[in-house]
Amino acid sequence: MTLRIDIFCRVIDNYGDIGVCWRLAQQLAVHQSVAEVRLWVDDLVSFQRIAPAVNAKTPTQLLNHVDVHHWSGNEAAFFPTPADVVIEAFACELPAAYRQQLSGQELWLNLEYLSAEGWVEGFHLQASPQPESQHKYFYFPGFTPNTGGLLRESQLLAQREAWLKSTAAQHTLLQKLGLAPQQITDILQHRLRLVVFFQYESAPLAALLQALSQQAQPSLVLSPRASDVALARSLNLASVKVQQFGFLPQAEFDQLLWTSQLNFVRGEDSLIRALWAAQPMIWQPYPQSEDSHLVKLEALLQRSSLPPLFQQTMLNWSTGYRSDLVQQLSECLSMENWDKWRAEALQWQATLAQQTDLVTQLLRFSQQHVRQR
Ligand code: TRH
Repeated sequence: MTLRIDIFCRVIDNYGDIGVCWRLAQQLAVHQSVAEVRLWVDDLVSFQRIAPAVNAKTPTQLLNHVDVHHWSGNEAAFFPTPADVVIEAFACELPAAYRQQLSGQELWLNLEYLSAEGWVEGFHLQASPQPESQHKYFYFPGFTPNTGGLLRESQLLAQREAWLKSTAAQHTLLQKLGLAPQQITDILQHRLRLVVFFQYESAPLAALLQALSQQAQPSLVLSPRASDVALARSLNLASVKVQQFGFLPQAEFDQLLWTSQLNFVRGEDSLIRALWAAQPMIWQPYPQSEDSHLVKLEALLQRSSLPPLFQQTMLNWSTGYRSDLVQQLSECLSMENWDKWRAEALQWQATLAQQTDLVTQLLRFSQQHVRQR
């Protein structure tokens, strides 16, 4: 049976909520077992930042086979008959007018935030019955076979391979980002290290710039934040430059992560994209109260096979324990460790790619549910 799927997404902050939902919606929409995907999102302006084709003034639009609706917040607004599978992203709470129309037969999934912590396995696919439906379940993405897996488009890794072989494609992207011809040539001929820096404001960029300046190879750091450019100017380091880039559509942001030699990413979605990019990377989790983000970071590191130097550096990057951070970063970047770091990144990608991806798992569960009802 082909499925109809509804996804609801509230943008709480930043771009991760819509980032995940948009990837999910697009992947589901082109799957042979899916007839229709509708995506309700409350913030079209944030959505447009990662998908410029979005018209932020239109209440409904068809984009990449996904029927996109603006979720206006008006609880009495009209909602059509619910689909076979209803995905409530990150406990966003379905609108009352939609809930009232549930027949009780739909599969209702609460898509949760990604975490590498061990407890996730025990909660994935646990039932959460509601007055309107007995068929509500928690769906936890994750890094192990007992979780819901990670988002990975079926052609993603092949596309990355092809991209890395195409100097022309990489050249075009770097040109679009406003890099000078000489910078592009130097990056593509590995005379200039390209670093992507997508981090929260608390990230210790100055330490990174100092560590980069101690290397034989000069570096160009690309950041979407203007204040990062100003900070670099104030440090005035001869061999390191920071340049601002405008937000790219999601697919091009992936390509940038593939081209870059070192990726600094944040939140959950760009973490996964950096893991698929298989380049050395440092992840900064979204800072949370009581340091629960550090628990997430430690859990991720425990699932990796990164040697202690890289693990400790990544921890120090987010803990604020910085006295020897420049030294640690410098060691990671040294000729001796750099190749090790690259090999680890490739190995991590290959290991994770053996897992069944999130969309395949979610659709398998949905089909089983639909057959049984
Ligand atoms: O934007 P984020 O910081 O989102 C975070 C997390 O999702 C976190 O869970 C949430 O609680 C917090 O916000 C409030 O980082 P994340 O998850 O990496 O999402 C960024 C998205 O933006 C991702 O889909 C990639 C996309 N992006 C582009 O498409 N183009 C770009 O140029 C850049 C820089 C990002």
